[in-house]
Formats: sequence, C-alpha cells, structure tokens
Amino acid sequence: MNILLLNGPNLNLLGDREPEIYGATTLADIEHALARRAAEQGAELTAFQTNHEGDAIERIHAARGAMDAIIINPAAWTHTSVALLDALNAFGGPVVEVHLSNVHQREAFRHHSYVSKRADGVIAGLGAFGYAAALDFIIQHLGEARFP
Ligand code: CA2
Repeated sequence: MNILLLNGPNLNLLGDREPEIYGATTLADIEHALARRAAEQGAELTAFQTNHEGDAIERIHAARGAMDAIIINPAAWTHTSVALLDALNAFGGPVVEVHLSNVHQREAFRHHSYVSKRADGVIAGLGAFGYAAALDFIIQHLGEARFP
C-alpha cells in the first residue's frame, strides 16, 4: 500500500514560526514519524511538500495509478484552489484532508474548503496527530470495497 503525504505552501516553516497556532513540531519530524508509522503497518509513505501550486497538481497527476491514497494538507490552497480540487477529482483513491489548526475557529475565509468537496474525510484542530489519525484510518479502511 503506497500513500502520498502532500503538504502545501508555507508548511515547510512548521516549528519555526507561529507555534501557538501550528505547534512546535517540524515538517521533517512529522514526515519521519508518519513514514515510520506507515512502515510499522506494512505501508509505504511518500512525503512531498511544495510552495508551488502547479507542482502539487503534477504530483497528484503522478499519483494516479501509482499511489493508493492521498493525505493532503493543502494549506492556503484549501480556500482558493479549484485547480487542486480538479486534480484530486482525477485521482481514484481515497483522499483525507488534514489541517493542523481548527480552521472553523479561525477567520471566516478559512471556513470554506474546495478540497473538502473531494475529500473522503477531513481532520482539523488535532495538530500533528491529525496526520497519524488520517494514516491509520486509510490503512484500516483501504481494503474495504466501499470507502470508508
Ligand atoms: O491548519 C492548517 O493546517 C492550515 O492548512 C495551515 C495553513 C492555513 O492557510 C490553513 O487555513 C490552515 C497555513 C500554513 C502555514 O504554515 C505556517 C507554518 C509555520 C509558520 C508560518 C506558516
């Protein structure tokens, strides 16, 4: 089972700025912990972060037929990108959307997500644990004929 972890713009700064909102854990810490957690359950995790929307779209295209599921934190593109939604719509497997912060407690513009139109599940406000929850859910439910 191959799972793509895709993180969007500015998430490379995790642990460096705004720890009161996004926590003190770095993205590298999250990626390593998630890869280990996947391996312990017999799955393989590929991590990719980009600040360029076109690169994220290309990575989703490349995941078609190659990856079984996508865990995505689209960051600011969550609220702006129909292009990202269209790319995810062309991916056949399960998609789980993760946000570190509880976007519904924040500014109104963060309350709407284009990606949620496609996501099978959405996790917000659990910090870095949200990625682990998404991973475990995918691994436990991916084999089922219907997802979830
Ligand atoms: O809560 C989340 O995970 C978000 O996807 C994070 C995005 C924000 O635009 C979404 O509304 C919610 C922002 C990511 C920026 O990450 C930073 C990390 C450290 C320092 C500065 C920005």
